[in-house]
Amino acid sequence: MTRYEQAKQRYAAFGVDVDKAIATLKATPISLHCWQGDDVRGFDTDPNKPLTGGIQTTGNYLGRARTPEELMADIDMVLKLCPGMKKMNVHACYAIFDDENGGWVDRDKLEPKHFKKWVDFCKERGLGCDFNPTFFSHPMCDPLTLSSPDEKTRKFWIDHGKACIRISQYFAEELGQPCVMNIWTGDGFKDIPGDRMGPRVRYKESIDAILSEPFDFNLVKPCVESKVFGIGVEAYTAGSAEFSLAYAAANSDKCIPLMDNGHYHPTEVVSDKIPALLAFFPEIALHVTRGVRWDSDHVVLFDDETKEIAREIVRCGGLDGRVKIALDYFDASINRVAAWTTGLRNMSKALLFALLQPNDDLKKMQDESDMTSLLVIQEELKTLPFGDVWEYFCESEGVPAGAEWLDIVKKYEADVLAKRV
Ligand code: RNT
Ligand code: ZN
Repeated sequence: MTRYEQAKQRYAAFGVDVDKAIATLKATPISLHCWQGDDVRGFDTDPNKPLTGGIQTTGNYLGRARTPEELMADIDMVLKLCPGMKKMNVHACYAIFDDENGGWVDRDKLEPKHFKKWVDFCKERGLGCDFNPTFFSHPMCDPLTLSSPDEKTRKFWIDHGKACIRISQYFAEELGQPCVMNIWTGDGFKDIPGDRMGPRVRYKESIDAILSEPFDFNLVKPCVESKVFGIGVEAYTAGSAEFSLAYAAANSDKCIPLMDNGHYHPTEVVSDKIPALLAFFPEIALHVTRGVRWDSDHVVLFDDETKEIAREIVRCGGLDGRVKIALDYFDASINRVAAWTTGLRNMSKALLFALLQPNDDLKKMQDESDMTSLLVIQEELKTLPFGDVWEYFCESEGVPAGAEWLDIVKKYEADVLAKRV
């Protein structure tokens, strides 16, 4: 008997159908953020400018992608090393300008044609694509964007948002999959504001204006992402949790909430917020990341909270399309392809782990107030031969099962990344 067959028997003893879990996982898309490959720089402005909007990439590891071709080659490497169904996630600052499409335009003038190469990339690989307006790292941040008191600034960014709605619709139509379009700004203040409401009211009106652009809500899923703080915006953010959630609730015919688990106070957990939101919203979106003290964007690990997030997604029926899963982190201090791959593999692992729980039985124990069994069984499940199932899943997907993928990345680093100087 193979190790996989043995593992199947061990799980079957708990009433878990491993083959079914794997089949479900294979049909679950995870959206891969293009911005891990070049430290969130993009192609539309000076790549050496500082990042703004309260986000930062620290580190200067060799091999940052400098062109669309390099970025796409690196993404291909990640795709080759990760099992399961993927989707791309592209930021507007990754527009690709060339002679054929008329060259550079500013963000308020972006058109679908500036993303044709991304559409081609996704089509060739059978991927869907999500999209994000880029409201940071640009001279028109004053430093505020959608919440700025300056009408000219606000108009520029509203026009950018509207352009992004049209581009999202283009992605969805071309690729035959809905496009999640995430609105996040780093608007906020380093120190105590004199007016907390003004920026929020303007932010609200600006999002209203963006979403007045016509789109098909079955194809384009605009979301609003909240954040509690940012680097340089420690005291106040316009898009706080209450603001974003209330916005999504009040506009549920055209907007869904997005939770990034690096964007809450350290003792708050997004795993617990998932069922709370799903009690009200038909669909929600997630940025899976790892917060470490004041930074919200470390590489995703196979840690307790990632597993708990996955368990709630699975238990709440989120894999039927109700929960849109995306990754969001950026680390420039280690090999970027390895960072990307680690996080994507870990998200898949967490979902597999969650799918291998006897969720109906656990629910029954709770409903029958048998908390003793609930505790004991959950603890026993932790040491079942999960690794054997994971390795089988990787092999069945034709990707490396274990740490040997690191050798492939090291070779890629020596052959390709180290030559980018
Ligand atoms: C920042 C937000 C946001 C960004 C991306 C690049 O804290 O999480 O989602 O990471 O838009
Ligand atoms: Zn995020």
